[in-house]
Amino acid sequence: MKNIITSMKLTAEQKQQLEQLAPDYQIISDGIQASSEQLANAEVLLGWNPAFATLLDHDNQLKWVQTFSAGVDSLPLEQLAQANVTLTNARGTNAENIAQQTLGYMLVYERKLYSILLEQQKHRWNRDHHFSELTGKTAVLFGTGQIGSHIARLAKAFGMHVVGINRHGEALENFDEVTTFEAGISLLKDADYVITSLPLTPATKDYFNADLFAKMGPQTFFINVGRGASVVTVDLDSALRNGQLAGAAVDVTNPEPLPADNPLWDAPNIIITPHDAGFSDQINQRVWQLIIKNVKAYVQGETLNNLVDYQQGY
Ligand code: OXD
Repeated sequence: MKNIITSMKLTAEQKQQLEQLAPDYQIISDGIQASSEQLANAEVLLGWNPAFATLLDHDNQLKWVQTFSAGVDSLPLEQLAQANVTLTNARGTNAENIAQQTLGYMLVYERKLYSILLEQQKHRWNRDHHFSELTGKTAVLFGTGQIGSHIARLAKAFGMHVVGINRHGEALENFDEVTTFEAGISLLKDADYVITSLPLTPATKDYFNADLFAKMGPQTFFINVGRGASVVTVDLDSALRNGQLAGAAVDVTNPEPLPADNPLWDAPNIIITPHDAGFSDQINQRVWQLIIKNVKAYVQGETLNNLVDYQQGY
């Protein structure tokens, strides 16, 4: 019998739901524990784990992998593409919380909440801060996918001017303007915020480097909620230390976890969060809805949601 293997441990109810949707398959939960024979018979993997990669080195039945993350950069994409495995990701399921965390960084920065919390710990009533606000400020967003457009929607609600940068430069809901990478560079010097939610692909690796930081203004606050390796860490550190940037917030770093002795921890005006923007108490529910929708489509031979284009890498 063919298998559907899930990387997560299913509840009895979830297992039953999958069994009803896919009666011709054996559902194997907690796939890290699966035997090599079970893995060899896996036609579908719901959730990717690096341990599954060995399956591709042997005879296998694999036809479809659904990730629980939006990014697919940690998967063996070349091997999967060569084996004609359909790949779908979980884009959209964490866009709301990542966007909220992004706005969180921006509000902490404008409203001086970080300094004030430090004062609070010392029981100090100090109103002597340069308070500012998001209203009327410009955000340039690299990436206009699910995360980018959620950030854009929230930024618009705070009265910001929102520019999106993508490969096509076509108009999109929630953005005041959308432009291409080439044309967008000239906008960076006036940007109050430059925010990237770009996936990691050969084209975005090390994209945010000294040259690009030099094109931003001293008022620019840089935010990375995409992938750490799209930023050259030492270049970000230098740009903060030499005043080329006003500040930065990064949820993702290169390397990850960021070693305790990495200088970036102590760069001026930086907020570092441990790749947790994607976490939320509502995620499991949203990912489960996607799994159900896609398993249903798969057994009925319909097109799956959230297909990944191997050429683009997202
Ligand atoms: C993701 C992430 O890829 O949270 O989903 O980083």
